[in-house]
Amino acid sequence: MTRNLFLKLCVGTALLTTASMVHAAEHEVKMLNAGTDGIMVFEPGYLKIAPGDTVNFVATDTGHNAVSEVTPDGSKWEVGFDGGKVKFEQEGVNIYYCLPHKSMAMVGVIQVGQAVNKDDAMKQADTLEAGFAMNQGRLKQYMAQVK
Ligand SMILES: [Cu+2]
Repeated sequence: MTRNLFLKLCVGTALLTTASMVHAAEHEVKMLNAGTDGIMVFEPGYLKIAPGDTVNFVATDTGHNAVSEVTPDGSKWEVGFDGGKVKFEQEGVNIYYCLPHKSMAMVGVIQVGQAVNKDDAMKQADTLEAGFAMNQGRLKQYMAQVK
């Protein structure tokens, strides 16, 4: 291999690496009647993504939506019963629920980058947890994965 070709390959690799780093990813959360964490559940219930990534909420089973309860900057987001995509720009912890099944702990956690609002999110998770009639401990388990 000539030195010139070697350099060209190095530059090419570096460009590809940079391109994949800035390329935002899309993740999938299924809205389910039953999953590995029990009934009336988002899957995965805890998800860590990078700022700028998108989450596609898929209405795998009908009758579920997704509504934000906790967001890093206090903004609100919502996905309807047909599912939909949400793009997350703000770093921090999002806690969300399914409106018809909130009391059954149909909740999920999306951590975007660093958990800048972790203390506040933990407090609000405890408040939510106290209101669950079923699936107690599910949200606690998700929040335990927030680092
Ligand atoms: Cu639901």
